[in-house]
Amino acid sequence: MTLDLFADQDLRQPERHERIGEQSWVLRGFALPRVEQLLPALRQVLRQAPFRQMVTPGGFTMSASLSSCGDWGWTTDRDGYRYSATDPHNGQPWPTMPEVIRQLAVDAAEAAGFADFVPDACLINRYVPGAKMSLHQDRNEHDLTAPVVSVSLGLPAMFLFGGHERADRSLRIPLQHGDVVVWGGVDRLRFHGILPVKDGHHPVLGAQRINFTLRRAGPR
Ligand SMILES: O=C(O)CCC(=O)C(=O)O
Repeated sequence: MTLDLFADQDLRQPERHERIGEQSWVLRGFALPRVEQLLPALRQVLRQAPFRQMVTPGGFTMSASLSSCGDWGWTTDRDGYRYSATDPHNGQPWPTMPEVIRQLAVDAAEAAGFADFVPDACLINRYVPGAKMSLHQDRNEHDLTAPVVSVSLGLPAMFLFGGHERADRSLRIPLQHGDVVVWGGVDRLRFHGILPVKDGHHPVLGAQRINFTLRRAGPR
């Protein structure tokens, strides 16, 4: 991954908070002031836990590649979806969650009205053009009172934000480098996903989109 740490300086926009649900927000550009710290932290995590493509219980290989840091990492294989305290690739604990990622999530949650978020799991998704995330609910966590905080870096993407039933109509929300989406409370179990990422080149991250999704997975 080649990184031009300063290429995003000119892309900075004033922060805007857009409400997309009763307890759901898009915090436009919220991560931009921290990108220069986030990217080295990401590289450090990936040295220990490189991206890999996982298989769903139904036998499909996910198009996004995944890694994790924190106490718990979300994994999937033919046996099901679950959180694991160790990386199935090497049996070692997942890398420690870098402070810059943890603090970003805590601050974003607070800006969205969730003042006491204590994330213990950070899933890292990598989308190359064509990769997507099908509509799903995040329901493998013990503590569904904690919000989900989702950070977008690199290529733009179209976020689908649905209702509580798979068939409910989804909002289509374009996400840019630096945007953070937070949903929780009455919206915590809303279906969501990512449409196939379009071809492109991002000045900082090249032909990929990176997403951090932070949650409280373990018991309090
Ligand atoms: O990439 C994204 O923005 C969403 C990721 C996601 O839905 C998930 O990891 O559960």
